[in-house]
Amino acid sequence: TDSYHCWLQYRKIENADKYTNIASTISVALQSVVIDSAVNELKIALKSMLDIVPTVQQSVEDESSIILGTYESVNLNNYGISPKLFDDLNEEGYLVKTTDDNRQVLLIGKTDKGALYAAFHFLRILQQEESLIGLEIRETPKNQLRMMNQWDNMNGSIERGYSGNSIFFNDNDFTKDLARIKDYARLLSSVGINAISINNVNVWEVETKLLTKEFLPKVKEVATILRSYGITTYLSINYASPIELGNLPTADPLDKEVEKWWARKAEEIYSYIPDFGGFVVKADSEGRPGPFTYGRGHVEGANVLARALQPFNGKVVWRCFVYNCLQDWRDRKTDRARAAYDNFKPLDGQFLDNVILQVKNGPVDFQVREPISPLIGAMKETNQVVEFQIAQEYTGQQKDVCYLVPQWKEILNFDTYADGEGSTVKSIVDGSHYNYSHSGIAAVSNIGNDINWTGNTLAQANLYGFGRLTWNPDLSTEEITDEWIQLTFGHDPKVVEVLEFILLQSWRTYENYTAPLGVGWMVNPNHHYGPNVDGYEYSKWGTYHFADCKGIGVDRTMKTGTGYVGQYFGPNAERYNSLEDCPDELLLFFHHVPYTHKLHSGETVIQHIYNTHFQGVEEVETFIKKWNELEGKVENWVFENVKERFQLQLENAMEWRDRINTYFYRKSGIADEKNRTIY
Ligand code: BDP
Repeated sequence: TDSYHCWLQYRKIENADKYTNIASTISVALQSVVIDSAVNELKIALKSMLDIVPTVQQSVEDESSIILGTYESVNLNNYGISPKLFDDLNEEGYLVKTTDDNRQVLLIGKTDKGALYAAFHFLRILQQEESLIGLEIRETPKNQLRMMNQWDNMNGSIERGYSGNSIFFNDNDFTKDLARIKDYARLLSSVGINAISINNVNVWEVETKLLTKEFLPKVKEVATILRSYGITTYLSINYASPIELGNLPTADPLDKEVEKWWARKAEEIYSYIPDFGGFVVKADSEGRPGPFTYGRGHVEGANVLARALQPFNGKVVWRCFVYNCLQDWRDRKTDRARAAYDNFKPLDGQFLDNVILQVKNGPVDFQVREPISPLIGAMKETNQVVEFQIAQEYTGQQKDVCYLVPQWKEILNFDTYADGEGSTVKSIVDGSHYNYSHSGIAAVSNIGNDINWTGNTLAQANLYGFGRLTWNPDLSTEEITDEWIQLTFGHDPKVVEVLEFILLQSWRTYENYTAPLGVGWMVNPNHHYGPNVDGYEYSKWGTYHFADCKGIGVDRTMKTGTGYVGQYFGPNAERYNSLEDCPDELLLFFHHVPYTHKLHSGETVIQHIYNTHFQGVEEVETFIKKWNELEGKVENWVFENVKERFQLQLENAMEWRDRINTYFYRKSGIADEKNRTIY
């Protein structure tokens, strides 16, 4: 199926005349593995889109049509370009420019990585059938770290994987299918991803051994492939490695032997992979080991690793997903939402410079609707990365369509007021606001070895959109969506219209039929798909809705609640604390209200619940109707794949509607104003 190639299908271009001259020759101004990848990609794409096999020459001659190189290797003066154009581009930046006579196109990077990105950009232009006349594009990525976190286990399974097994591992070893890893690297690189951690943040016994000579040669092999696409390899590590691998009696970060062990380990890793990125660490979280065991904190915990990696320029990506997962549900005062901030905010300024804190976008856990984590922006002197989840753990698990780019845009544009007006999440994580030395955006991957990578083919759009946003958070949702549709499905106006409609509505729709007004959860414990009204209500995990016969919602206000709102800054704290001003969609995250409470929309909470749940199902029915109109207009395999998934989504939505509506009808005793059937 074509959908294996996702947005790199390089579909045949019908009116190709305007491109054929320019694509006949590729002149390469320097040699490197990354440049080889660019040449390779150009060759694949030009053959496939234009049926041209370009001549590749290892020098730049006047007649050449595509000129590929760096600003230092190409004599820019020959083309009337000043190298100064590159002054304000960082090492991954590039220029795509046609010459004045429009007979040549320059794909010039600041470094070879930039040249590769330029090639991908150029190919996007061709596939979107845009004009090359007078083209001049200068780009530089806004975020430094643009990272993918695989949650892959070496037995081949994937934590929260919804599209088959791992493409990296099976049978407690690396897979032999390196070609697939290369294809993944192409996909990631084409949207600007430049870093990846290849194993699950929960590091079990086998994965702990990734740091040993048994597996390091294989990590090296994978890193070599990824490197040729400008992608740096990281590993998730087990904090107890000094015990499990080093036979030390302790992993106490302040123990001299432990410190030495990490230093030697780092040296060993870098002897295999000189540009190894560093460690991703989930410590003292959900049962994983960490410095707490030894009476130490996150600072000591992270810094010992940072010191070991520092001589090699390596980084420690330390996750802030730390909370008490064994809390007592009877203790209403323990608010899980407070945990990341309470744990980390007091530590600002104490981490070494090659430590980056990775903060989930919301305070709880990737719900369809959550406020933005108040920790983001709250640490002026500590590098931060925001973490998204492309894998749709809580948003339909790649059975249901849920296009998350609109959610990520909202998060990135959110003003934290942490340092006065204009302290937006995007300006925090791109490093500009506090001048962080390292920062960026990371996300949990949604791919597996399913033939189309993502289970539901439409979930490819989330992977695409994530990458594009990490490169430039200012791209609009519509721009990204249209790019993805055209690259993947072509230009048929009907196809474009239907896909735009479905994708742009899908997040709202998912929210409509699941847990209402920001209260979250109400999912089946463990696997997290489908409704379970009280599934987590009386458990230790700290994710409650507090529904009773009088009302629903979590009081997180200052006076009567958990005080969580106090972690926000200025107007945000006020807005969320106020029952009148709190935005409807987050009302139940911050307030406990009677079912008759009136929303800004004019509806009562209970009527809103009924309305949105009926509406959610109707919207899925509309998606299905519209999708069915595309039969014959999209590849049959894809048509059937999405159609099947929509059937599952419809069943899911109906189940949510019926359980949620019934639950709240029974709790509240208030009938639906519109007298619809509530089971
Ligand atoms: C939760 C997942 C769990 C992950 C955890 C994490 O349910 O499987 O291990 O996040 O981020 O969302 O570490």
